[in-house]
Amino acid sequence: IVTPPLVLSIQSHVAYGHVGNAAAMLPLQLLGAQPVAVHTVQFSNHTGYGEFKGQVFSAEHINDVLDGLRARGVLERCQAVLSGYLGDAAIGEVILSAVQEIRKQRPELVYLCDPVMGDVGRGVFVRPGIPDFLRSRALQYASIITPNHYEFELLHGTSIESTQAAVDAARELLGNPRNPGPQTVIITSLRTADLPSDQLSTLVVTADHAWVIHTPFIDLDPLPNGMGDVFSAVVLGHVVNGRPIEQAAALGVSSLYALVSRTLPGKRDLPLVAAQDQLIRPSEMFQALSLT
Ligand code: PXL
Repeated sequence: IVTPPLVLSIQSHVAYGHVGNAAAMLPLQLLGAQPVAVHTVQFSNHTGYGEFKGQVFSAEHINDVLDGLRARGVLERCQAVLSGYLGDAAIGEVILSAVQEIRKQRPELVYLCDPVMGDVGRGVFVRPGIPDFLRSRALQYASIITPNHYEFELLHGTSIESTQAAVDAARELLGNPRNPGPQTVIITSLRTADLPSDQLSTLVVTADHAWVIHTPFIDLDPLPNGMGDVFSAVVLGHVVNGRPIEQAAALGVSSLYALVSRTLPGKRDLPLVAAQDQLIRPSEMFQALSLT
């Protein structure tokens, strides 16, 4: 019996449906990791339904739960941290403190920060202060960030009109010897004029390489929420299993394509349980193509 790698996942929880931790736990578990799930909010359902009940937790509450994990020695055993929907910028600071604390013991800690802010159709759907926190605070501690096209434009502060512009802009956000920052930027749902309009692309950018993964565009209206949350969890699951980042991303894209293509029209949540086999071994594999 091997001990599964612990992944501290700090994001929203919904009672019904699959966003935040309610989207991330199953993929992490199926990929052999053990999520340590701390919830930033508890809502009845995701905010895309229009109406929901529940609360955003306080930064003190999150701190308190982390204290309990610290007392058990769990915090320092985490090999990776995953963050997503923050609820409030103050919760973000608690996450960054935990990342710094774990890194003192484990410099190799992987922190995947999904800068959840919004998307093209809905605009920004998080509290004021969160975009600024992600840009000016979180970026410097992240190992991997996974913005969608819309979130990437918010982070970088420009509008991205071509694949090459996206690669160049992503490299500006990467860490270098003078400025701390992520080693990898993964931009999802990229749609620019140079890409075929019947395709959706995911761009993986590191200092030395860039890859693109194309899938057919699935025209669903409404789109289910939680796609980014499942994608980030699948990618991180493969990364903690030792996969190179472009393979982890290609597996994430392929799993998501399979889940979205199995979503019944009108559904606002992904069929995570029904199509769980696709989280482990997607039936159709889309490859990462090298751009450099
Ligand atoms: O998928 C992002 C997300 C996460 N958490 C909550 C949400 C959403 C998007 O709607 O409502 C609670």
